[in-house]
Amino acid sequence: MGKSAFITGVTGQDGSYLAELLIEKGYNVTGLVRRNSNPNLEHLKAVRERVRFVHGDILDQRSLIVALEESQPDEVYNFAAQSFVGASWTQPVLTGEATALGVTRILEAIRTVNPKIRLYQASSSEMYGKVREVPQTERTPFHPRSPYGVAKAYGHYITVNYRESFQMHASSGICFNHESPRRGLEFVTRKISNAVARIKHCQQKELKLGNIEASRDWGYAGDYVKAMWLMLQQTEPDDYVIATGETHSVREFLEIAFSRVGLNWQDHVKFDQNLMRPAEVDHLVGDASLAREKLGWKPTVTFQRLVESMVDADMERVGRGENHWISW
Ligand code: GDR
Repeated sequence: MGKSAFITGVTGQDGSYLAELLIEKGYNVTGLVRRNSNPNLEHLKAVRERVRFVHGDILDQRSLIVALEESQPDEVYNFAAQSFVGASWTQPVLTGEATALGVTRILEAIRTVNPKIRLYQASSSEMYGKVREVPQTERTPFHPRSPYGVAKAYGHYITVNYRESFQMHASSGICFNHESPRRGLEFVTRKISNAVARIKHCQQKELKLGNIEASRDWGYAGDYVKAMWLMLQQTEPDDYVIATGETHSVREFLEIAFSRVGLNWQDHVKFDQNLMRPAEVDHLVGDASLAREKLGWKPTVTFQRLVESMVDADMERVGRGENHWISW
């Protein structure tokens, strides 16, 4: 019989790519969805019929225990979080409840139902924040710069702590930014690719952005979920940086994205002070040597190709008459 996996945050970018990967590998996949939300299964359209959905919430301990009892997974992948850094200053307590304590609830549910279940925890390069060294490795100290980064650091350490306290097979992927056409519209990459398509189709004139000098190590989400799966196939649990090793500014993203459709970004982008963050993470670049050596993992999509594929996908979508407008 095939293995079974339980995914929180299954309707999001990473959850949907991972569900596709696991189904291709013959897994039975169960996804956690919130009962009171109107679940958007758009990203799961390729595998919707093959994923079993259970109701529950990362904020509710009992619902997680019941969901694990029902699905009896071999592996749990925890993507559930308040994952938008910008919103973490306006909803700091919710961010802490979901992004930090949510991890403890998952760990407790695993301990209660079956401590042999393996866990993947989605840690984040935002934990490095005001970086202490370049590039960042698994040994680089953390200095988070947002309530989100602080919450992720808690989630990371509680995963390490349960591994050490209870010998659980719990691993963290310290993932640097990873994007795709399924990226949420609030994140800068997708905000740009969506705006480029709308501007080209004369549905929007300008794009407001905050700090375009920030630079990030941007990879392709489809590559990153493979690393997550590989972590749970290892005999020993561990923490791994998942990154491309290259960094690019938002400005570089703009240049490639606008020129893909023959436009000049300077003609359309306006600075908006309200989009500046109270504390910024200026520069991130990861060293994924450990993942390369131990997992045999490497990224396959270049920065240029990533930007172009996001713009192409939005051009096609807006061309079909599907429209997403966001004002933040
Ligand atoms: P980030 O992603 O905070 O790195 O976290 P985001 O795309 O939101 O920001 C990247 C950088 O772009 C700057 N920026 C803007 N960002 C947004 N969203 N909107 C704007 O208008 C804008 N203008 C400039 C930001 O200031 C920032 O420097 C992402 C999330 O997916 C996290 O959940 C994840 O943990 C990390 O990546 C790794």
